[in-house]
Amino acid sequence: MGENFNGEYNAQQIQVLEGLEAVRKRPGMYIGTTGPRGLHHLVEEIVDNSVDEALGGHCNNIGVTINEDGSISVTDNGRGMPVDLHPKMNKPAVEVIHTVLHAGGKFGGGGYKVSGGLHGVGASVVNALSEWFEVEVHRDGKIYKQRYERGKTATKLEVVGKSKITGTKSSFMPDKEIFEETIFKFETLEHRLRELAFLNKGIRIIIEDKRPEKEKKSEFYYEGGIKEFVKHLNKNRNEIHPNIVYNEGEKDGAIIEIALQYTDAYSENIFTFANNINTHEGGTHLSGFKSALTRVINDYARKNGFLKEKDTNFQGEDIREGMTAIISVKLTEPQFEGQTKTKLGNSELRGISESISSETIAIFLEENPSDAKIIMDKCTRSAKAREAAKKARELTRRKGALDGMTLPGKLADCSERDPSKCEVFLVEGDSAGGSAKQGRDRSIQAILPLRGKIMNVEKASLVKILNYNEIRAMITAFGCGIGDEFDVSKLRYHKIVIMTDADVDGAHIRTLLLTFFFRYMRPLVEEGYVYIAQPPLYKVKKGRAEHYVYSDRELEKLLSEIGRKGMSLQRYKGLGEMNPDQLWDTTMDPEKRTIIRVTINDAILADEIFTTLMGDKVAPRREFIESNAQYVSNLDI
Ligand code: 0R9
Repeated sequence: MGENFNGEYNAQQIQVLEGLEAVRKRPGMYIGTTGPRGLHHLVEEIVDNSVDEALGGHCNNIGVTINEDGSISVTDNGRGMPVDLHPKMNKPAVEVIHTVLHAGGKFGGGGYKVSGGLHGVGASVVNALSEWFEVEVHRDGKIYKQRYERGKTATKLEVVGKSKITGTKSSFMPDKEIFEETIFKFETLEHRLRELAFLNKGIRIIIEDKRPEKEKKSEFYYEGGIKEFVKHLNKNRNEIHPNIVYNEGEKDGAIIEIALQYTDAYSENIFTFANNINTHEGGTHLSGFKSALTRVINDYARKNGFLKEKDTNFQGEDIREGMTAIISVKLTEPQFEGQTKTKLGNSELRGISESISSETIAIFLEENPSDAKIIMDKCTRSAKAREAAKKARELTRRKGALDGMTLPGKLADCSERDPSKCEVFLVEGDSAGGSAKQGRDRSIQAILPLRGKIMNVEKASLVKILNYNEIRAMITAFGCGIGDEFDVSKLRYHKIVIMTDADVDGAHIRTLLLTFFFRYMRPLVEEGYVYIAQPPLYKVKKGRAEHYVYSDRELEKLLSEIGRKGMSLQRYKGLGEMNPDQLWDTTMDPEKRTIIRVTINDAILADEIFTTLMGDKVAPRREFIESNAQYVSNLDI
């Protein structure tokens, strides 16, 4: 905790809009879910308040602790929450902030409230969803303390000591009556806090786990902000030029930061943020950046002879291939639009982003001619590859393989034509494919057997990918095209179910398929069309009774119930060991099966994992596998 109060706040400025009761009744409306994501969101809400204080220039240290008892404490060295009496409520401001929904400071312009984004409901919601919540404020030379229980005031705000510093400490225990699970995962919090430190240069964020046997600590401080973020994202890729393009600019009260660097990857990875919120759906800041990039690169290429008079301009996709970029804007009145409210709508940002991006990229190219040459050569290669891919696409299209006109021979299609009722099983191997074809409900279930392992698209160009039979078969069966042309509205099955063996090879095939979907058909995953089948691991027979068992824990439980004597245990190594009826009963029957929907909670984390697992750097892959082996329960070695 740090500096002294400089009196910008007064309690009359707090807006009181509505009561808290609704939050406990419908927590999902305020924090999305009561699963792990919602649980971790509580911490984000509190940290966001500290980040707001830092963005106002009043705080540079934030601490997050998972306490021994599993509760959370967040500290900051800001001005300390206001404690003066709220005139209408006749209660201290800090109490109003915690007990009234949507009470918050009016920031009178010039402040960037990060919490104005997704949920933006702050301390009162966290309080309402906590068994207990305690706030400690260091301000005006004193220490103030107050406790709440399940959203209600439990103690009066009291002065409990003297203090030479200023700041706030909020501690809370999530309510077991509300959340499915109240155990925080250090890595989940660590990941978001690292991201916040990248996005807000100069703030030090420390996270500590004090739970017995789990003690851990990480500290994040990035002088270079998103420039270091790009370096971090590229750590498992091969960057092709040494210097990172970076600039920060301000116009009409909006701050925009841009950082980018090219790698030898085939995918483009542009991540955008508005007030620290990941704008997954893009928006005006992204479109301004993209048009500036295309224009400036083409101008430079023409001016410096990389594009001759006869050549056509590079297209946006040629220029963005292999690029890792972060665009981060901070603005006072962000408008979030789109399906998931993660698309920045402020129209003024397009022009601001375009002009600052143009200037940044143009100056970089002029000042770094050797980096510029590498970038130009990369664009030239990408443009050639695009031409080749276009020819390959046309050839495949002529064969009917991209437009769904001629379905692949090995696809056993279903008879239903309404995609929302249809499922396609991607099955490992012809023999399991045969059982699945016989066992399925042919009205709604299609089967596409995949022979062997599909290629690793992380290391291949689109031309190579399009020449690969198994991939062509999927493109045709799904009916949506691929890459930039992908159109999810044409999807022929609203459930794409990956059904592989429960062994290492099966896991590998699953990862290869997910890499392909993530890189070339991302809307499939984003919109929740991809699922993973859960075939049983064991069959236990005792007398006449047969039990299918799906995990080792379930096996232990069953054996303790039925006893080990006189039973036989069969470990299923592959789907092919099951006959059609068994496969239907255990894995495919919509009435009985369990299938897991694949979701992307965090595109940046997903990108990191795919580059680590499927990219060509071996050391980070080994490190990832070693540190994650503890979470693997079904490794067949
Ligand atoms: C540990 C978590 N930290 C916080 O939740 C936190 C909120 C907060 C704060 C102010 C300072 N530090 C804080 N930490 C603050 C804001 C203002 C004036 N003085 C102090 C202001 O915005 O004018 N507040 C967040 C909201 C409010 N204060 C209030 F204004 F609504 F009261």
